[in-house]
Amino acid sequence: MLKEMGELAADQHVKYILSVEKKKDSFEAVVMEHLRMNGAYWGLTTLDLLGKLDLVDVSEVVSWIMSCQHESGGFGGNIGHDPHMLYTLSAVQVLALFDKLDVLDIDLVSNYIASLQNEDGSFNGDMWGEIDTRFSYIAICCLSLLHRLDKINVEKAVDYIVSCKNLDGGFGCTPGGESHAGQIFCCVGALAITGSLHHIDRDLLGWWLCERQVKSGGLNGRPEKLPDVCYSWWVLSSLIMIDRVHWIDKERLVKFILDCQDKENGGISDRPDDAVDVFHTYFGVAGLSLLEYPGVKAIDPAYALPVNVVDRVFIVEPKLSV
Ligand code: GRG
Ligand code: ZN
Repeated sequence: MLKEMGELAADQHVKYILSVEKKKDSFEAVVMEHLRMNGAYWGLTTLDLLGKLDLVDVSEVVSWIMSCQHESGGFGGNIGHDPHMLYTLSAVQVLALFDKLDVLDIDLVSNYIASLQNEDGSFNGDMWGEIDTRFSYIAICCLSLLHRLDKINVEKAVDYIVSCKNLDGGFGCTPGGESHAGQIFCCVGALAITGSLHHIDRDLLGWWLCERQVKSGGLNGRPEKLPDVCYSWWVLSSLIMIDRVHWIDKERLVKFILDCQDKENGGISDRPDDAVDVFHTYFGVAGLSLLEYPGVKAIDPAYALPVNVVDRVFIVEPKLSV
């Protein structure tokens, strides 16, 4: 271990998540009023990675999630909000965390997602038509978790993602878009889930990704930018999926993440001494999970869910024979 390496203030982070923004006792109340659907995913996944998901009232969270569903099948960011792919994935992920995917009308949700695929294989985020490889990832991740990938044209979806690959080995949000670690996670994740990683030049992309590590040990999202804890997720998960994670200095990255903690009040910030938020708390803990930090559950780099949750979704329980 590096000299003066701190420790993960896990208990404080749990307390911070449970009391985000307002010092209310009920996590659900916070979720409803402030965090919305993505916040619920970040906060609850962090609690699960820290082994504290049992502190949450499952039925309250599940009924709140279901009241965010629109008649189209998609989910909004909060009750009464318009549906969008971004919130639909978070809703499905949180239900998976609680082993509650069976409350969903799987065909309704998967038809909503499939309806957003375009002729060229790309996906819109919602009815307004923005196209981005983020939505390709979301569609593929969601439909895979729901066992409904057959609802879309996977071959065309993969072709579209490959058309967003750049000469530097990275990926952008649309064809010709600049390589960015966030988009790379989406494209590599979607290719990993569909068994299409052969489209990637692992050495070329691995080189671009490991060059994201800067002096402080932190990672940035593209050349010349500042390091930020959230890239511990976007970059590291991609490196793991292409089997090149040994190309970065893991110990220095652990130190950078730990340096971004508010050890007293809990929470993790984007970089040392900035204000903490739930988004970076999640990505810090998820990054430590990928770095195999002791006491943090393992997270799956493609599905962004704890490994035991992904196993539960995909391992078919043997049926009792009569
Ligand atoms: C399940 C983890 C998970 C994600 C769902 C929404 C989504 C799919 C992926 C988003 C991928 C993405 C584009 C992430 C980047 C987010 C980010 C920190 C953007 C900041 O970009 P700039 O240009 O910041 O403002 P830099 O760091 O480049 O200065
Ligand atoms: Zn960030």
